[in-house]
Amino acid sequence: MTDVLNYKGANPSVLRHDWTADEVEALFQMPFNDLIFQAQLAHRNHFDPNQVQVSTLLSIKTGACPEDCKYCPQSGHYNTGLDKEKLMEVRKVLEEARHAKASGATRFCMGAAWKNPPAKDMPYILEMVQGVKEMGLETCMTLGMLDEDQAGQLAEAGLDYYNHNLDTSPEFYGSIITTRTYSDRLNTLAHVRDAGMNICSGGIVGLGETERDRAGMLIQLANLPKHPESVPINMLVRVEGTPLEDVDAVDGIDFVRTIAVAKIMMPASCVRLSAGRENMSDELQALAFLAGANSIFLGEKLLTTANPKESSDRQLFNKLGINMEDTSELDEQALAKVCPLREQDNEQYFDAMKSDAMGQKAS
Ligand code: SAM
Ligand code: DTB
Ligand code: SF4
Repeated sequence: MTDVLNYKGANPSVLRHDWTADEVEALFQMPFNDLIFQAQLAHRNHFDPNQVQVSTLLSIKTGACPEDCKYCPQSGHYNTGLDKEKLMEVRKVLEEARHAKASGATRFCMGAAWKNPPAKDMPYILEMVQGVKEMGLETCMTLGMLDEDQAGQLAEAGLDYYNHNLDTSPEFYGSIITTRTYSDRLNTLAHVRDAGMNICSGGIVGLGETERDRAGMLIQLANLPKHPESVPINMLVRVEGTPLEDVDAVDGIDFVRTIAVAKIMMPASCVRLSAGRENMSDELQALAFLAGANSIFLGEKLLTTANPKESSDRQLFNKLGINMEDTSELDEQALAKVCPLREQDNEQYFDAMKSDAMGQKAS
């Protein structure tokens, strides 16, 4: 039997940046129950297991993207019947942010179908960040590649998180995207870090990748100098007109394994159960939360595709006894504690290895 309590790679009190492919493959190969148990230990070491962070997503510039990402309905290379839109007016974006806040979101994520933000649009983008921030919401943007200067401007305007996914392993990347390189992605992540913003970076499961590719992507993320604070794991939404519309559906258990392995490798990061929830059962989502996912997008639309109804998400949270984080009344200092990143081997954090199977702290 696997010695779950002594599994070398899974000590939840240590933040590691030296994961090897063989170690991560071994995690993927663990018996499911052992893997989930390890992921829960890792998760409880850093987070309240019954609390989920809620973000709302808005597409501020839709379609006609010059990149050729094979999964994406917004790529101008494919005909997905999407109406292209210009950059949304600042006023409208702020209106949407107000609704998101009223629905209980604590973070507002704005996405644009760009290779990189055009200089002429930067002033409006910065106004959006400032306006959303003033409402007391955390701010997140995903605008494609950033140079050093743009990252600095966004940070100065008050952008809390920048979302930029690695999407898959370096080896598989070229089969999915040819208009930019893996190094381009890593360079943007470095600019975001250097500018002092939080990183939101993860990927997609279901592109036709192997388990080794899933491991490879997680290794790239976990072996960054600092773990991304937020790690979105998307299940591919197969959109008609994209080259991946007919790819095989992902097995739910394999998807949950990816979440669990991400949590074990990056225990102090928020792992987001991201795109694809519309096609997931309550039971599959419950397993994803059990595996350590503690963040979702709330609202009926992601960027261009459907997300579950708010009311069904609330029902699911009720069934599971999950609370949405409410940061609306918190000051800056308290807000920083909501999704804390804890440093390596810090004595003050309780060691889940010494706790019993129910995750109670050992006395
Ligand atoms: N253009 C920017 C970029 O690529 O960084 C920002 C927007 S892009 C839509 C953000 C992320 O959405 C992608 O990196 C990808 O992980 C995810 N995504 C796009 N289409 C998806 C799909 N059909 N299913 C699941 N995730 C998808
Ligand atoms: C992420 O990892 N997933 C979100 C967010 N980051 C920007 C986007 C999902 C998009 C799904 C396809 C769509 O709705 O267009
Ligand atoms: Fe463009 Fe982003 Fe879609 Fe790629 S994922 S086509 S960069 S919007």
